[in-house]
Amino acid sequence: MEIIPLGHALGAEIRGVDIAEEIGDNTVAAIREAWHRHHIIVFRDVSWTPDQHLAFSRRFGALDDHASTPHERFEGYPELLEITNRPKNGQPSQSRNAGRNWHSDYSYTDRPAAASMLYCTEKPSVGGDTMFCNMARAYDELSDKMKGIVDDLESVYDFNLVSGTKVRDPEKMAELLKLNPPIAHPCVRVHDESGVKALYVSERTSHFEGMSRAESLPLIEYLCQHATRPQNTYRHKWRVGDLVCWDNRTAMHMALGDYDPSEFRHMLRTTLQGQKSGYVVAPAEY
Ligand SMILES: O=C(O)CCC(=O)C(=O)O
Repeated sequence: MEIIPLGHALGAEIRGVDIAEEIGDNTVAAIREAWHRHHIIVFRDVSWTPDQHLAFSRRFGALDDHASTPHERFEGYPELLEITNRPKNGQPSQSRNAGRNWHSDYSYTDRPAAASMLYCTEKPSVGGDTMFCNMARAYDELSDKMKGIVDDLESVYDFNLVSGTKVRDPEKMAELLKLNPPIAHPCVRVHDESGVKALYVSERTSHFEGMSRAESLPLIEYLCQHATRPQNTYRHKWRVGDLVCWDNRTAMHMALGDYDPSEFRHMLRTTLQGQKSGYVVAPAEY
């Protein structure tokens, strides 16, 4: 197995493993170790079925059945999320603008995703890239004083701030808001496997618990800007057959939408369940 760094801040490509086939425990451990070190790992030229995607993903943990976003499930496979601008059943796809702001998956739920594995089956001729940033490094690079401040905060996540909500149909949006009320999580989390501390705040954070939105916003904006500085990012330019796996505990990501919407983009994602976290709170006053 070969591990080739793709970015200084995060990202590595793994070569020399056929992940469509069953892999042994030693290989799983080596991949996991590289994943912890690089936060984002990429496998190229993967050609597999949905069942093989599920089987590989399960080697790294229990899979989420996407009950928090049921309209984006891939038909017949609740553990696969379909992210596409291809119309579905004659209707515009609900996921066509998914992920268009910086976020960590399922932060608006009581079981934020541990990791996600996104597989590209179709891409536009140019663009459709995804950006990633390193939240462990973002935390490390704060001053001790600022670390002390954020260590004490809880970030509230509000489904209203999820990108793409404006294009969802209003009935589905009402259902999603009911399924996902605002929830507070620690603003700094400790990775349950590697022990690494990482910042947990995003463009989907409405406020810090116990503070108003007006009080919180300057700090939310500062922390997001700090975390997403170009030198702390990796930009993935997709090829059909890429599997990109990100660790939601130490990285954020954003789908850029930098492509011609008349061309199709189609992705399938598994989501590794994270630990239970957080508690439901009142929404921010906007
Ligand atoms: O489509 C992409 O590039 C990323 C989608 C996304 O944000 C997600 O799966 O959480």
